[in-house]
Amino acid sequence: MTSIEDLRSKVETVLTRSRARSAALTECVDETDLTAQHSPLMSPLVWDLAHIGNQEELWLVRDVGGREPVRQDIDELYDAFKHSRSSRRALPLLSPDEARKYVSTVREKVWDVLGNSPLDGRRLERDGFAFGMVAQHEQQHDETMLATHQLRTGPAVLHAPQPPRSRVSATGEAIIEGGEFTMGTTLDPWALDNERPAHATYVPTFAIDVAPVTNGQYAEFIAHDGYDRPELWSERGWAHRTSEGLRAPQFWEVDADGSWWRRAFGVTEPVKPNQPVVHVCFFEAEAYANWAGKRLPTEAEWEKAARFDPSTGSVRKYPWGDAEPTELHANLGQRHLEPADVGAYPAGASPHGVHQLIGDVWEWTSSEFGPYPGFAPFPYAEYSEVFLRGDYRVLRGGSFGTDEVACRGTFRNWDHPIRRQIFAGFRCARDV
Ligand code: AVJ
Ligand code: FE
Repeated sequence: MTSIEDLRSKVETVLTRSRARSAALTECVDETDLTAQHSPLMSPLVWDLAHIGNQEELWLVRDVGGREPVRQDIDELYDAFKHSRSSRRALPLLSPDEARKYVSTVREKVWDVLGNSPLDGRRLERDGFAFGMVAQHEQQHDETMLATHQLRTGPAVLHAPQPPRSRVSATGEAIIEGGEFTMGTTLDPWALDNERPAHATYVPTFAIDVAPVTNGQYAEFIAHDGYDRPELWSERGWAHRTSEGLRAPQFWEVDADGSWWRRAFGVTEPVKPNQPVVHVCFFEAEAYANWAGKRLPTEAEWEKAARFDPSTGSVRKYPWGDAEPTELHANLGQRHLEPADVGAYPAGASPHGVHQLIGDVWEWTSSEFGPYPGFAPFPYAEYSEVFLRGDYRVLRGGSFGTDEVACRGTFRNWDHPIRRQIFAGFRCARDV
């Protein structure tokens, strides 16, 4: 970022893009759909929309801008810690039209705040951090709303072109020599608190698959009785597999001939064998890895594979370098509504030749979500700190539903190990 004017225009670009996406996700369904509870795991879409506006009001209008509140009376309704997702529908929420009007009123004030902020000074404003954080927050909720769309029943309302087909073969493993690398970041201006600070991390030599596990490979695991062999599962994983009756990834169905079909955004079609598997929980990923004689990577291994350049000994923002992602690097931003075949993004490969670390599917790692040495909550404990050391596993790399503003080699996502409505798959690793 070269100047304040460039930074201001970058903020405008990312905020405008996130709002166009929020609008697209909430304009294609009617009022009944917007206020419905499509799953106990998800909020009504109209709650996400007004929550996006309320967080933007809190951080940018009130805090950065020092302006009068727009709607202080609704703060409690849209506080994610006050009401569980399944109880939000029963609250006296803003109607869809009121929510649209509210988010646009807030946004008008934000443009004014942006025009008047020097984007330096205190840490919240420096480098436009608060604006970047709010754009990331909106995009994260957009991805959550996309997951709600996937859970909703009825005809398709979202449409997108098919992702690219495989351009090169992407099979086998890469060996990453043991040694230290710099994990996390101190300097990336829009990195969130849990990605900080940069710290030297020693990672012993390991092997990592050059591509995520595909549907075809996962179907082999099913065909080899993977779901019926307790020895492949952790104790907790087996208990979950049994109590929930898991037999296949979420949204998969088998027909009379034994072929797999999957429902995605209102369309049922044959499972595509070369796409990364998606909608599996951590326990399923772990069982597959055991069946393959491998294991899941730790998050340090994943990040070293994604960022470390052995020719210079330094780290990159993305596997391909520091350049912002384009449609040739990675399947991001809801440009497509499904993962692309493995080998579809050779331009996005890492120096070690590892493909599709960014985009397509979030990748489960074996690591629990913990603080880096020197972690300091910023700007609020509720973003990460309250989740650290909870029952969460780290996911890395972003999915086809993740916007680039909320995706980079250091970005850490987390969820409960039983969750599979998120766009999550995995790749395997092993000791060498
Ligand atoms: C980082 C995706 C786990 O959705 O719970 C949204 C992001 N934090 N609003 C979530 C978030 C506050 C968070 N994840
Ligand atoms: Fe939120």
